[in-house]
Amino acid sequence: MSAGETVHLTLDEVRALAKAGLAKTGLSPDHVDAVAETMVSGERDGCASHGIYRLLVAASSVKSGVVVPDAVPELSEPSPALVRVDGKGGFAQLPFRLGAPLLAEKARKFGIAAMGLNNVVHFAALWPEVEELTRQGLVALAVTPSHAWVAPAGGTKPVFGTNPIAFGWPRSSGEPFIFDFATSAVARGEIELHRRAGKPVPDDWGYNADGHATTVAEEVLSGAMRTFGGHKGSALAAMVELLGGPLIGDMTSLQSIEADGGRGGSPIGGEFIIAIDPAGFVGDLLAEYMKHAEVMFETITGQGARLPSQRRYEARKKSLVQGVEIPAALMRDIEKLLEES
Ligand code: NDP
Ligand code: PYC
Repeated sequence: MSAGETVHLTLDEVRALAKAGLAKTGLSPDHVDAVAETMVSGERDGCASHGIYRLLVAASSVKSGVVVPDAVPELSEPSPALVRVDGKGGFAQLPFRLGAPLLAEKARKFGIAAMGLNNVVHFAALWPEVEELTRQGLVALAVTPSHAWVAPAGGTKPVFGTNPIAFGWPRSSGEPFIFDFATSAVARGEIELHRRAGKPVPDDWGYNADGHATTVAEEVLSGAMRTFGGHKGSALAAMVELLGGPLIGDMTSLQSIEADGGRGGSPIGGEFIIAIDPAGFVGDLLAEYMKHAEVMFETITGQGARLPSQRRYEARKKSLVQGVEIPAALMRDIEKLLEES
């Protein structure tokens, strides 16, 4: 089988595979449902590193005992504008589902509200969550630390997670403006996909264990990844650690990898989400100020540049009709997972 061979799937088939694979791991049905949807969203929007490939990652996290498969998340309100969901060691998707409606309600009531998800296992992209809030007319920001895999600018030893930042802005016309990126040079999932495909990585993605730049994916995975944008990405990665860790009473990426104890599971810890009602500051003038935002977007696209998420929305349009292609080798690994007793 050549590395380039693919298998065609409809999105319903992706969903069925994800659900069957997750159920096989022993996850409770409500977790299966919530987790499968993020994998479908990833494939649907052309985000292979966080699509159905994550089934293998999630299954391995459950098998290694990192995830509590039947965790029942618990919702609380530490103060009027704050929501907390204790995930009790389960995957993060169900706690988000539980807390998001109250977060949105509080944002509308107070103008701004924040939610901390605690004690969750996180392997997913953040944009589906931000998009859900943004589609309700809210501005949203989400961050989560991960495992200490990334060296600070100027160093070569891991301290930060790949620490994504996702931001969403609702638009009166067209799809919401959303970006979501790791503060590492690339997401770790991307390096894992290179390793699976036997492909070298660019020499500015990370260091080997001796602190030297390398193009060997395995060496970066066992050495240290780099932040994007030098000291700027490094400072943003530190911000994500602080907001998604100590601020909400949860772990930093250093603590998360220590808690993993070599099991190789997905990151354990917290996620921090802010939701803002854009009418808060400007009230009746909202429509007018939204127009200024639209002028900015049009000035970006008008010169041939694209908006973040544009590629995703285009991929979505196509995959909803045509389905998706996944690597044949990945399909084989998923089938193996489904055949395991
Ligand atoms: P990418 O580099 O693939 O994309 C980053 C963002 O930039 C996207 O919003 C993308 O929009 C946008 N973008 C890319 N190219 C352009 C361009 N030319 N012009 C304008 N916008 C552009 O992201 P990463 O690899 O850093 O991260 C991938 C995913 O991994 C994220 O969804 C993140 O949440 C997830 N992740 C999760 C972690 C976790 O701990 N849970 C840890 C790290 C990452 P578009 O999608 O339309 O291309
Ligand atoms: O791709 O860096 C990553 C990642 C870490 C946790 C989930 N995704």
